[in-house]
Amino acid sequence: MLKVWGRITSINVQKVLWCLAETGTPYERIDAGLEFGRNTEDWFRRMNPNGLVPTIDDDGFVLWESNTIVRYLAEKHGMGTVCPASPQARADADRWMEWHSTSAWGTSLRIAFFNLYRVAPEKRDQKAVDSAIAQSIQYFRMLDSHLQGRAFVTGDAFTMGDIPLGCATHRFLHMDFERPPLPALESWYGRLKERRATATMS
Ligand SMILES: N[C@@H](CCC(=O)N[C@@H](CS)C(=O)NCC(=O)O)C(=O)O
Repeated sequence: MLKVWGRITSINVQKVLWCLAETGTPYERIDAGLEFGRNTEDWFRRMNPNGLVPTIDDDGFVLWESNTIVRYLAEKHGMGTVCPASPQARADADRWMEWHSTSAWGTSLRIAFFNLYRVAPEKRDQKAVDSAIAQSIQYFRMLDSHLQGRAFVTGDAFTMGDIPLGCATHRFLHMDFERPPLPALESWYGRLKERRATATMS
């Protein structure tokens, strides 16, 4: 059976679990990372030299990098649904997956989350938090305007393009700071939460 290494509190693990749930793929998850350890051990680093989660083993095929795993699983188990069949529609979904990860958005959300939830309050860099939140909000505003008049990021149907942005939005909306109103983003997030598969997001 497909094995997924990673703690459920990791945003990158959440992407993979969501994709597996969307495609109805059975899997076994093994806790790894932070308090669970395992990811720093030699046998784990032989699978993933970065020592990071998620890492999967699909019948001997080992893969890491969450977006790549989502694409692989979507192609294998959700072709024509989670993974759009036409090259153009697939590239469209892909673009939304990459946008969050490779722009300053991913970094700013990570800085804000890390400082607010993984660092002791007395060690927190509040200036870095404030600037990361401000930068992150600019990107959420862009996504909010894109979503006006659309059910999902690529149009009428849910695709893998919604997964990384949906996980980031889930985190953003649950972080403790003031946010501007983002009505289209919030309606889209409501539609995502109606999907049973999003129960995998903690
Ligand atoms: N680019 C990688 C990043 C993976 C990553 O940074 N994973 C974090 C959790 S979100 C991790 O393993 N941190 C170490 C730990 O949890 O011990 C991906 O998208 O999979």
